[in-house]
Amino acid sequence: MNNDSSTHTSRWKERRAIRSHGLSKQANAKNSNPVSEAEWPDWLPVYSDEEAKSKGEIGILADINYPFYSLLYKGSFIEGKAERGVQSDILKLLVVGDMVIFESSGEAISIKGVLQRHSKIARLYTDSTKRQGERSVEKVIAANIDIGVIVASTTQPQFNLRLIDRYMVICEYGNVKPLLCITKIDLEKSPGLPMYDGSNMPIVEVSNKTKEGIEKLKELLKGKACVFLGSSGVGKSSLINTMFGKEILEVGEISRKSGMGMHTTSSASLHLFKGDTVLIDTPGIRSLSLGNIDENSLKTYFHEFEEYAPQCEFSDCTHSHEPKCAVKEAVENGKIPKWRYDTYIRILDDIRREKK
Ligand SMILES: Nc1nc2c(ncn2[C@@H]2O[C@H](COP(=O)(O)OP(=O)(O)OP(=O)(O)O)[C@@H](O)[C@H]2O)c(=O)[nH]1
Ligand SMILES: [Mg+2]
Ligand SMILES: [Zn+2]
Repeated sequence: MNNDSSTHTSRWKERRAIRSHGLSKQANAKNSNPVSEAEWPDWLPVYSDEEAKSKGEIGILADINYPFYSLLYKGSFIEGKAERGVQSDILKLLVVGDMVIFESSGEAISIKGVLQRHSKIARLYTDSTKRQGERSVEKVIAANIDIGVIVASTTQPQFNLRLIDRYMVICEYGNVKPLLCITKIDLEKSPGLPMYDGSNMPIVEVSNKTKEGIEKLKELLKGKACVFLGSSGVGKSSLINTMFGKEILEVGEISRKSGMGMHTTSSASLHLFKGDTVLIDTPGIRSLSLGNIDENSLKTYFHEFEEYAPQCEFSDCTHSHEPKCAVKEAVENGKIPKWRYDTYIRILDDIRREKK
């Protein structure tokens, strides 16, 4: 046990080395589809915050490289290995950020249960093999997050408003507050973002080269559990390195040919910053799978519509071109924020275009 995050990192680097030899990469894939907590099996003990206090020590899952994992416990990182059987079955259901009850005997630790998630970041997609109304499926990436730092670069890779829209939906869905961080302002000026006026989403413009804006970012994230989200190459790992003031995460090149990132980070990892702030790095999502959502599922992620949708003339109203739409009316009357409705329409148009 130690509380030096750089030692934790060097171990993490060792694991990456193992991973790159292929052996554990394969094992890791087995853990690639943790189910939503709605599908957690009966045999997994799940506790409320209150119940958990009397059940044992509580640690936060900091990284998973199946069957290895580490827990953040009282400011230190503890390494664990899930033995075959129940331990391994439990680990496969969990993600970085999950709070677990654990017991230790000698060197070995075992996970006894998990705390209910109060928020999450999940990829959303539609499972067309399921029945209408039950097709929205989620794949959880990280749990118990306060702030989703949506990272977008001004250039290399190209600035992409559509992705920001989608990450905002993901944050909203998982009860996570979004914060927009525009990187690489040393290379190109940040674009104006009037479409998010009224959203209350903080926007920070930074450069990992000149360090401009980094102090402001630190202030906004202080004391919170934060996850960095965004395409490969936008500078998620770089931001964590800049905040720490040293290289704790591997940073990748941008492909000269495509101007895109090279998917340098391959799994989520949690880092403790200044004792009170949790920073979680994630791999750039290849194609943000909101694109795999059908029109009917998309609207279910906009909770503001729920109250009005039953009054639409058509029961399958998509709240776009249909007459007598109660949702559109609510937008006009200021009952649903216009910027949210506009985001919905942009994504809906995208889905329709992708289908063609
Ligand atoms: N000029 C400039 N380059 C940056 C900035 N931030 C990151 N980079 C560069 O962008 C490249 C990609 O950065 P990473 O931090 O690896 O990006 P990532 O988002 O973690 O990418 P994945 O791990 O692949 O998802 C590296 O070459 C960084 O040096 C910035 O603010 N300005
Ligand atoms: Mg990275
Ligand atoms: Zn409608």
